[in-house]
Amino acid sequence: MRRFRQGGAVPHPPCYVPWHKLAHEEPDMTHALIVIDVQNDFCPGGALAVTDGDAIVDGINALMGRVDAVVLTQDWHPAGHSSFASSHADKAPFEVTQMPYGAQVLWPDHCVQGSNGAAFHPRLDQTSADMIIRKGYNPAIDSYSAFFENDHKTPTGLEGYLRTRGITKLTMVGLALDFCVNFSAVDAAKLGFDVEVRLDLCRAIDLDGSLSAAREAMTTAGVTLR
Ligand code: VGL
Ligand code: ZN
Repeated sequence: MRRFRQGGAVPHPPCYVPWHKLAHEEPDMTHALIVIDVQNDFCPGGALAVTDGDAIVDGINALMGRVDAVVLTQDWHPAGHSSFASSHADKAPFEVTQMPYGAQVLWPDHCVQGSNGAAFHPRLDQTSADMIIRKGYNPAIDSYSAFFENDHKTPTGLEGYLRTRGITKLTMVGLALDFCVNFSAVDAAKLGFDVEVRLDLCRAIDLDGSLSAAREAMTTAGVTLR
């Protein structure tokens, strides 16, 4: 539709809204890049290494200058965390156990607070980060999602941070696609953010079909996989 005809009055849209207000109805999205857990322990040589986990770092850095805000998340467990197989008698890494909040995969010890494994990959551009949010510090609950711990109730505070900055659109990247990226993207979509996951800037663990389940969960939640 042409907005202005030559001569005569400016036509009204079907429901009358002054033209000067229509401009403000254009989607005015403030866009954040959420970089999930690009830490040494999830990269080759780390305690819970994701294949080619380090191959995404340069592409992530390149995206940082193209958004309004950059958030880094950091998996940050106390020693003896309940998500570690070593904290459970007779359990091996990658076995599943029942926690009060539901099923939980047990992991090798990883991302222990203050350790080199918990540090960001040395090439990840930390100087461009507006916000670094840590998760998984509660000894009794794991936290895959950047928004809620694995009880799906305890908030991390990230939602409030994003909303108070007026951020509505999120691009998510990082490690691992089928765990922390997946849970973060699904929660964000449920909270009403416009969410896209850049598959080329993620890598997966792929444990017992977790990757295809994650793709399904994200798609069902309305996340755009790009
Ligand atoms: C993650 C397993 C355990 C992740 C964190 O970042 O995807 N996965 N802790
Ligand atoms: Zn963890």
